Amino acid sequence: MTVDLPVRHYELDDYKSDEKPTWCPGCGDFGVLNAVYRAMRTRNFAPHEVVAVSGIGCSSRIPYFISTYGFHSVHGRATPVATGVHVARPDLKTLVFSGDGDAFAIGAGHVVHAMRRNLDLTYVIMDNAIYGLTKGQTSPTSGIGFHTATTPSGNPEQALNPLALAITCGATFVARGFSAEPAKLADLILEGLDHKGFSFIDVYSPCPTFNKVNTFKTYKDEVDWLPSDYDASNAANALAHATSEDKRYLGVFLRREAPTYAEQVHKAHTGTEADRAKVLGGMFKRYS
Ligand SMILES: Cc1ncc(C[n+]2csc(CCOP(=O)(O)OP(=O)(O)O)c2C)c(N)n1
Ligand code: SF4
Ligand SMILES: [Mg+2]
Repeated sequence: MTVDLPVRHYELDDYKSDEKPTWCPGCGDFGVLNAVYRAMRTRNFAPHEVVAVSGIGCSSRIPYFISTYGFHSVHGRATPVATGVHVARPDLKTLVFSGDGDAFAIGAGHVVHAMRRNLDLTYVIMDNAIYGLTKGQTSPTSGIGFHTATTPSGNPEQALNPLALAITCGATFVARGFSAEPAKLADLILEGLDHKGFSFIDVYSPCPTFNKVNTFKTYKDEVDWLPSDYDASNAANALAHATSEDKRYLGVFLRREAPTYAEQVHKAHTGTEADRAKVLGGMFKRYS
């Protein structure tokens, strides 16, 4: 006999842990945290159905403040740890968090492979274009000419474009949000969680303590949401908008269907010879 238990309805407070955020007043990361709470409440996820994995950085403290399972891992290793968690527990929704340094400097070698594998992860980058935790050094998303402790004469390197990286590395859902707009950011995170495959969400999340260039005000003046008739199914279109020199667009740039890593592995092990040849690009006659 099966017993139908009443569905529990979760409130925002159910997703808040007992730890209070330790970020500086005015840090953009508060907006990201609020968006995560909202996204989980909207879908009425039970906290035990979700796991939050992070690397190291101010932003990577976020799992402490969420009442789900959590793993505050090692600098640059959020995606490999999340890969292991997801492979072991595919029934959980795996949310991954990194700062721009964690994701695109020390962690870049891992992130590109997680994306091309199309692992079913939702990756939120809290991008403040600086290393916050270590007190203000340039990061891969810092702009050219940016003055910091490590670049006193101005940053000589051009900034990496996170969206272009994700689109070309095979992420199947690519979006950008802004922590000053947590309701819309919550919608992006929710869509990422619902999406089957690698969801990449770069978030402008200013660091008012160490980055006086990329501030809430400058982003507010520069950002614009993608137009309502924008076609997110086309990768070339997504790349053109992601690299626009006129505007910093927000919204869903790319949304496409592709087999996940788990589906590919399953096919490689159990499919027909033709399936295996397709998965392995015809390199091997047999996979055993
Ligand atoms: C292996 C290793 N190298 C370097 C560090 C020092 N470190 C800690 S956080 C960090 C960068 C943080 O920047 P980011 O990822 O952008 O996060 P934010 O603090 O800005 O949120 C660095 C270099 C470390 N903890 N471990
Ligand atoms: S140093 Fe910057 S990123 Fe870190 S908590 Fe403070 S405002 Fe946020
Ligand atoms: Mg940072």
